[in-house]
Formats: sequence, structure tokens, C-alpha cells
Amino acid sequence: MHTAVDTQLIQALDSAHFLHPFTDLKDLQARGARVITRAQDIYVWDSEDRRMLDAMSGLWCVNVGYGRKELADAASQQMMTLPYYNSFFQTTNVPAAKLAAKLAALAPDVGERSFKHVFYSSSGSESNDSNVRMVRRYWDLLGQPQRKTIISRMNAYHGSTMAGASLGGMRDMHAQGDLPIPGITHIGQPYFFENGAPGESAEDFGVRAAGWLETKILEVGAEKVAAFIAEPLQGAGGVIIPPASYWPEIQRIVDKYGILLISDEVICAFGRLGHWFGYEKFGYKPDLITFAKAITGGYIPLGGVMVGNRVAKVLIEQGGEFTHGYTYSGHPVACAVALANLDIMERENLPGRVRDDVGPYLARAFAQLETHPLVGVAETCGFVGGLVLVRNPQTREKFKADLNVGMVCRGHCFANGLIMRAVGDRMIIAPPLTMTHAQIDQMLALIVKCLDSTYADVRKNGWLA
Ligand code: PXG
Repeated sequence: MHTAVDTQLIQALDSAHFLHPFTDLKDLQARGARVITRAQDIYVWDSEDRRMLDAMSGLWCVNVGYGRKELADAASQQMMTLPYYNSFFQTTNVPAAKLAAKLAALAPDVGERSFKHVFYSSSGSESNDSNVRMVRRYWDLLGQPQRKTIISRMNAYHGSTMAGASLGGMRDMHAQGDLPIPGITHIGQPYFFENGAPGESAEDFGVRAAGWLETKILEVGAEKVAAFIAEPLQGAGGVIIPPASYWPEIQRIVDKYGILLISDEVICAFGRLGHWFGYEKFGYKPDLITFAKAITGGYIPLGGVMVGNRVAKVLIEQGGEFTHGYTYSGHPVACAVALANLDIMERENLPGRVRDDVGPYLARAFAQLETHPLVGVAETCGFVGGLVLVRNPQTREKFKADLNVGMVCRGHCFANGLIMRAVGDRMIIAPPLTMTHAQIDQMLALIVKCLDSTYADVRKNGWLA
């Protein structure tokens, strides 16, 4: 169904009044925003009725695909029953309580770190702010108030609030906000392609990169470190997949110094890596898990922190009132949609499907891209993928950053009806987990077409080696 939309009118209203996130507004006003009007399955349409294959699941969230009537029905029913009530003053609501129990049941039991409790927010950023509050409260309650420092990683993304952006390791964000806030420090990322030494194996590099955590702990003073926060794999940073040796070594180090481990799974949870949670894929044991995005398939905002027993026990038994929370903590409509969404994921076995079927299928197809003359490396993990555009695949020589080859490629993607993200010259995908083999083939054919067009451009411009 195509409903006519006046593109120019919407673009004019948009330019005049809507301050977009992470956007050069002057540039957007000059070019006009793309107006997205509807979506179904793995496709979105713009106001000119152009169809695009959404290989980014919206923004890493529409894991179940678009057009799920059950989710709309769950929202509608809950809105008519109880659209809102707070959970502050000794009150709860049915979906929030049921969802907390459901999440606790989904997280695998890892002993002291079992997850039986959930703290709700409405986004990943807020959830990470809650993490900072909770972690510092935990150490205060244990009589170690000097443990304030949280260690994170360069090029991590943990959100856009003051604490979220501080935890994140994006230099541009720090530069604009006089960040990070005190008590947050960063180590290098485990990006073998960029940071591996000549002759070093990926596994050796993984252990070396994890070792930067120990170095930092000792530099700060072990008795002052509260927690280490990391994404299982870095999403917004460009789908940086750590070598298999990385996480076990991180686990050894956090255990050695007794510091808390926060797994920011805003992108990696809910089937993305072929498991309910990303830490299962890499085999470590976090104390806290940040979630948002795909918990509701992106159909409505919801986020939160799953609080492991080690922390929950102290907060509950020794903490008294925790002076922290949001108007929308445990929002009944968002929680009802999340429950319906998890039902879909269970019924269609989406995590298992990614692990055993479409994930390996995508991995094989994506690896073929390494034969393309513009591609230095092409790798996947579950249902995310990243490839690097390079000047010379043999030597893996990069293009000069100011040529913006990634943006050239992204332009070809839009022109050819494919939505793919560019992070520098790393092209990334995170498609809906519902994709069929035929749709994966279709996506790969589009990717090849866009790579070919990009190659023709860089060749014409004389940018090749
Ligand atoms: N943690 C992680 C790991 C994320 O990926 C957040 C926290 C913040 O979530 P909210 O809901 O506050 O946005 C995120 C969000 C991109 C992009 O360009 C990625 C995110 C957000 C915006 C853009 O890839 N991830």
C-alpha cells in the first residue's frame, strides 16, 4: 500500500524544525532528508516509493523484521488496558513483572553471576547511566568508596548522554562535550586488522589487547577500579570482532582484580550473535548486561540493565532505597511489546536459526567478498558483518581518510536500494534475523553491485594503487 506523501512539504517541515541526531544540519537542509514512509519484512520504502533492502535492521534493532501485527496488537491491547503507570511508589504492572521474569529465565545460569533481576529504562544510553550509578553504589555499600573508576575502550559506543558518551570511546563526541566525565578512562580496542603487529597472529594479538586492561588497572591502582565495560563486539565502532583469545583473557584479568564486568549488549543481545546474549557467544561471565534496541524489535523504546546476583544481592540486602529511576522504568506498553517480541523470537527460534542456519550461510557468502579487488577483509559473527574497502587488497593498504571512500560506497548502496552503514571505510551490515537464504543472496548481489560501482569510481578518480 503506497500512501501518497508530499516529499517536498515534509522535507521543508523537517528542515525548518527537526534537529536530527548526529547530523550536519546545514548539509541536511541543503540536500533534504530521505523521507521513510513504510516498511515490511526486510524492506523500507521512501516517499517516492523507492524500496530499499534494510541490511541494518533500522539501527540494529528490528531483529524480527517489519510489519509484525502481533507487536502492534500487544501495544494496542496494553494501551487500552493500562497505557501507563509508574513503578516508583510500591506499585508494579503485569507486563513489567512478567518481562523481568522472562529475561531472568532466558539468561543462562552462571553461578554467582546468574541474572535474576532487571532495572528498566527506555534506551541504551540511560541504561549505561544506570550502570554507572549502580556500580558506584555497589562499591560504596561494600565499604570501598574509592572504587569509582570505570575502564572502557577507545572506539566503543555506549550512548549519547553525559555518562554514555563518556563511557564510549568516540573522540569526536568527547571533543564536543568536554568529556569524559571524571572517573572514566579508556584502553585500546581489539582490532586486529588495524592494530595487529607485523607477523603477529590474531590469537596473540587478542591476548596482548586484553593485557592493556591489566596495564590500565595497575596504572589507575587496582583498589580504585570499579568496573570494565565493553560490547561483546563493537557495533557502531564498525563491527570490530575480537579474536577468540580476547574475552577469556579479559575474564581472567577482571577476576584477578575482583572488578565488575559490564557487557553492553544493546546490539549483541536477542539473537544477533546466534544466542540470546552476546556473552554466550564469547563465553564470558558479566555482572551486568545493558540491553535496549531489539528487546522490542525497535517497535517501541525500551532498555534496561540485567543485574547479576553478585550486585543485586548487595543492592537489595544492604542498599536501602536506591535513589535512581525513570518515569518510564517498566513502561507497561513497552514491556507488553517486548513480551510479544520475545514470543516471536522463541517460536521462530531466531537465535538458533542465526547460530545454525542463516549465520553460517551469511558467513560463507560474505567471505566470498574478499575476492573483490576493493575488499581487504570481509568477516561476520552471527548476523553482523563488516568489510574494509582498501586501495590494495594484497598489501591491505588503506585509502586516505579524506577521500571518504566509505561514503562513496554508501551513496551507491542508497542508489541501488540497499541500506548499509559506512564507518570510515568499513562497510557494515546487521540485517533482520528473519532473512531467508534467497534474501541473503539478494543482499549479497546488491553488495557486489555497489562494490563494483565504487571500484569504478575510485579507478576513474585515480585513487587505486
Ligand atoms: N550501547 C551500545 C552498544 C549501542 O550500540 C547504545 C548503547 C545507546 O543506545 P541508545 O538507545 O541510547 O541510542 C548503543 C546505540 C550507529 C549507531 O550509527 C549505533 C547506536 C546508536 C546510534 C547510532 O551504528 N547504538
